[in-house]
Amino acid sequence: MTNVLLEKKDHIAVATINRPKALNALNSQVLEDLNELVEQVKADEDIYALVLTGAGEKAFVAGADIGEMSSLTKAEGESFGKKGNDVFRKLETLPIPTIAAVNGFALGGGCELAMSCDIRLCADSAVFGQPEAGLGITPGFGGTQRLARLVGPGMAKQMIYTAKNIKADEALRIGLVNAIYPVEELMPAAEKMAATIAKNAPIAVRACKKAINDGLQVDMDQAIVIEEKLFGSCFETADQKEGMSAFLEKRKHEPYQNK
Ligand code: DAK
Repeated sequence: MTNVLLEKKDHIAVATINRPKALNALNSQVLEDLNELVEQVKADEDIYALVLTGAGEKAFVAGADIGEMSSLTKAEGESFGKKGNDVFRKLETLPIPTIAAVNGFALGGGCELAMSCDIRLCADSAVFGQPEAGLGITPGFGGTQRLARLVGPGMAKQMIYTAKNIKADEALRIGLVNAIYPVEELMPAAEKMAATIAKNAPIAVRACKKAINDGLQVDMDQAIVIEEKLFGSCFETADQKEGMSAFLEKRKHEPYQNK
């Protein structure tokens, strides 16, 4: 992977989209590398959480590559959209928690990429937006769907119809991001949160993610059954036995084993 750098620290992976000269815009090669990243992280049982950020000081990702998209036919546009959508869905359903550390522009496909992560933290310099309607297209990597689910249909429609960008404080106000940091504190904060997550029982954390994500796709009656099944499955794990024994014995639990 040349367009996505992957670094592992303890049980955390930090991935950096690395095309800073084009503000990390998503061309086909970056999408292929993102796909490879997700495959590698999924296959590595030692990784308990993933942080995703952008290289350089200006951008997380400034969108899909406008140069590559400009001459697409209808069929090619659908195929490019599918390529991105498939990768973003794979990222969204990665079993481990994912944190987008948004270090600058997150526009179009960049905002959509951040929304495919579980948690968004951003720098005070971050800018979010779905500028597609101003370019003559719709958001194509899930923006119409994930933005409406995250911030509600009214605010999503306002952002998408007007194609106006919003700053970090507005993104926080509408619930698009969880927290804002001075830019130099963003990566330490994201890695600290990932490390905090990685200290909890990994199987339980993955079950929590699955319960929330799968439960949101169905009605409440089915959703609580999803939770019950996943809750039950935890009682077959060594980590549940250690966690609860440690509590009852008034001691600190041993590091969890992912078993
Ligand atoms: N694509 C390609 N190159 C980009 C780019 C992008 N999205 N964004 C920036 N760059 C390139 C610039 O062309 C420039 O390259 P050089 O001229 O140096 O070669 C370099 O990055 C630095 O950018 P600027 O010189 O423009 O930097 P500024 O600080 O002046 O401005 C900016 C930063 C982020 C405000 C500006 O670059 C900008 O407005 N960029 C475009 C933002 C944008 O509109 N992004 C949304 C793209 S649309 C679909 C699939 C997907 C999508 C839609 C449909 N289907 C097929 C269904 C998704 C669409 C999008 O994401």
